[in-house]
Amino acid sequence: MKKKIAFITGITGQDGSYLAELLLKKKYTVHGLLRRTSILNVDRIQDIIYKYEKQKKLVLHYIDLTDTSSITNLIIKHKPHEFYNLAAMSHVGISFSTGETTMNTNAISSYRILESILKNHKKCKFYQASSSEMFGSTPPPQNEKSSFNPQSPYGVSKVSAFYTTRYFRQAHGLFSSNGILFNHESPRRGLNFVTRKITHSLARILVGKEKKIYLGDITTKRDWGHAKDYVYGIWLILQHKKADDFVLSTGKNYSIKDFLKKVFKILGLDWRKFVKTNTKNFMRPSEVRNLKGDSNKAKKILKWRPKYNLDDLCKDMLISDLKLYNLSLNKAKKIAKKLK
Ligand code: NAP
Ligand code: G4F
Repeated sequence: MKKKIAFITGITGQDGSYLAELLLKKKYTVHGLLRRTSILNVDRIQDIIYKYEKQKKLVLHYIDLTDTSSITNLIIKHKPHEFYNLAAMSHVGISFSTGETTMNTNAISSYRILESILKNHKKCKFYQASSSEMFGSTPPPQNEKSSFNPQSPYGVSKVSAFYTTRYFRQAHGLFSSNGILFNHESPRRGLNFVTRKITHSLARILVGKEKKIYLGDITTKRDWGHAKDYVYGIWLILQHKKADDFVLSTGKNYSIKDFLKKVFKILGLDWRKFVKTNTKNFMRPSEVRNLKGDSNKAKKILKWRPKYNLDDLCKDMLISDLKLYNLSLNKAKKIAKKLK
């Protein structure tokens, strides 16, 4: 059988890097679509570049989500079987001050790509990285039937991309699916998302590079899973016999405070000694207070189930950040005793 070709936008990001690894293991040829940055930003995919780029199993191309022809030309040339649209301005807090770019990058780009697929390569399956942030103030549990009440420019942009994806499916018969993913984290999470900020800053506190962690509102609740589980779900969504929309979540939620407690407890520390909350810079004009997903549809139809729980995730992230500062868990525990 001919090898499958997959396009991934956002390959340099958390999910893009894990998804690329998964697809390469499954013998796909992966085309990673990345934007030009002033410093080469391929840390998360450096290992697979070494392993697969020379054999042309991984091919990288410069594009920008706001530049239609940069993507269209590649679709015409390589005729991908599957297109995973993961690239986005993905930070909710920052979207309040960069609303226009957020809409352009996250909403209009999905339209650009889908229109290009329709005109040039109708057989290509398309995945849109939709988000639980779209539910906004809708009370939990949230599933595919819940209404959207976005509370940020990011949320609004993702609702637009969600309906764009549905529109191309319903009106033009494209195989275009949405994954509505609840928060998922990993050692590869960006440093300015709350979970990674906590595990990374704690490692820096232990080596004396930071004294306190400054956070915003820690009473909000999130349904956190591990990115490795979620990219497998993303792949399953495009392998399903028909295009559809699926929620991926763990079904359990915790506050940011709970996350702090869990992470600090691994080292026997009391988080309250090291954290300042309600810091103005990290407060948002409007908050999504309570996300808890119901992913029964994905469980039933795709047989998808997350393997990691929150304790596994906290440990994985903390151990990885300790390593960045040459600390083993045992060594970190010894230092922590002196900080008590
Ligand atoms: P991430 O780590 O922030 O990665 C975002 C990716 O998008 C990066 O590769 C980034 O490139 C790229 N990008 C941003 N603007 C671009 C542009 N103008 N042109 C080309 N590429 C651009 O995000 P993630 O956590 O992997 O999330 C992947 C997708 O899932 C995003 O669409 C996100 O909104 C969505 N999502 C994430 C979660 C979650 O909890 N992680 C939940 C639901 C939905 P650079 O590396 O150059 O910045
Ligand atoms: O880690 P966060 O920035 O993630 P948020 O806003 O839930 O967005 C993430 O998940 C979405 C899925 O629901 C994705 F679509 C999106 O791309 C992204 O991956 O913030 C989580 C919570 C918020 O309530 C925030 O206000 O933590 C609160 N928080 C408190 N202090 C903080 C901080 N968030 C950040 N980033 N930094 C803080 O200092």
